[in-house]
Amino acid sequence: MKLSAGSMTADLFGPPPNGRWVSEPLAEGAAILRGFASEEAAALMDSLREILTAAPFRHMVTPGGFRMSVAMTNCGHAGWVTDRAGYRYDRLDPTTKRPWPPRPVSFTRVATAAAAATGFGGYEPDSCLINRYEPGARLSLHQDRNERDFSAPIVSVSLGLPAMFLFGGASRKERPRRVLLESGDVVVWGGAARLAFHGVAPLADGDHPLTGRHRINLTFRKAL
Ligand code: MD3
Ligand code: FE
Repeated sequence: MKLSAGSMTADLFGPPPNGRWVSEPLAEGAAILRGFASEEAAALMDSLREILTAAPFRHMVTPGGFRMSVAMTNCGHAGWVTDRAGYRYDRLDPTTKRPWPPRPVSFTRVATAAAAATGFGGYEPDSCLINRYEPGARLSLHQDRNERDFSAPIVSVSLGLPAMFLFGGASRKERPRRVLLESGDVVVWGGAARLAFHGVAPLADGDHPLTGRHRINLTFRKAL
């Protein structure tokens, strides 16, 4: 199905890579695929552990000098980084001065299948930002505008503890909607939603069989 206004007014059931999922329209260009990655979640976490041996999570610093409460790393051809010099994509991990680890096949399969299921065939992201939330960690309202091409969607995969996602509008003034994202949920953000303000409320404490006291979020981007 193509993501255009009115085309996804009811819940839709579709063929997953395996298992079952349900699609909820969220906004023009955005859809939540509830449980789309549930069957793959353990395999994604196994792949993540390998990435972390080469590129561990780290708390980056914003241009304003604040340590981010969300710990981050990346895989793929480019990684999102921030430091006192600004936000950017870098082909090298600033910590190791080496390229980011390659993107695991399990990551690619989920991202391209989710994009295709929402009308974005031929999705070829070159970057995957990996966020780790601990209880209390949050992401304040922002836009993702460091990518070269806004016509490609961002695909996000939630794993582990649930989080309250804040989905705003084109302006910071619009009061964000609150959407709970749970383990296995995949969201495809394209069209007008691609430049919407968004954030994550402070993570509630909990214990998840897959991630313990953490939430992991993978975001696939076409950055270069
Ligand atoms: C809506 N991450 O890394 S993922 C980020 O849960 C980020 O870790 C959040 O925002 C997280 O930049 C949200 C969902 C997401 C990602 C990018 C978007 C939603 C988006 C870009 C535009 C609109
Ligand atoms: Fe974002």
